[in-house]
Amino acid sequence: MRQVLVLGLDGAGKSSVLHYISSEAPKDRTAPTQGFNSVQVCAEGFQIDLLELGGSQNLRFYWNQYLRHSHVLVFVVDSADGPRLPTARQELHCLLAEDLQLPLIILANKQDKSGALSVVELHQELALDTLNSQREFFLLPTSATQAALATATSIRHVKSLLLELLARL
Ligand SMILES: Nc1nc2c(ncn2[C@@H]2O[C@H](COP(=O)(O)OP(=O)(O)O)[C@@H](O)[C@H]2O)c(=O)[nH]1
Ligand SMILES: [Mg+2]
Repeated sequence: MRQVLVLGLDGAGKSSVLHYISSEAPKDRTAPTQGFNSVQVCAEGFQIDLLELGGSQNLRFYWNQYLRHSHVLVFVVDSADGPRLPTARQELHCLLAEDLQLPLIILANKQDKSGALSVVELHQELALDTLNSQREFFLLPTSATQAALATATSIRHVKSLLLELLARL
């Protein structure tokens, strides 16, 4: 079993990403995640367990514990929420200070929204040039919507990348 930890500010799209990784059916409205949300995906001979922790602020205490059991870290950002980008940057860098090794996938989510920052802009806003050069890291533009499944910002790309990274283990 491979574990993927999915973090990011509330409302960034974590639950939606999990949903479209496990199913291409339209997603119902879901309440904000309280505590945990997890989905399992079986693929290419192994099981992937994706775990979302809700409300990263008060659950930060648990990060360490979950990081230790994870193989990949996914950090979801709402690319259209400019005012909260500094908070997202802070959370991300705090998190990365806890773990220096895990492969990191940052999702520049909500690319379908007008005013969404591009991956180039987010690279700068999130200060990704300061990341530890040893860490394997990917920045993907995504839209966690059904309409985007067949487009360049599809969640399918996230799933393929995860499979590729996890198959090496
Ligand atoms: N337009 C658009 N809305 C999104 C996208 N991803 C998530 N949402 C919406 O943003 C809201 C919060 O999403 P959710 O997955 O619950 O975020 P979480 O709190 O990080 O789990 C919901 O209304 C989602 O439908 C996206 O890529 N594009
Ligand atoms: Mg959620």
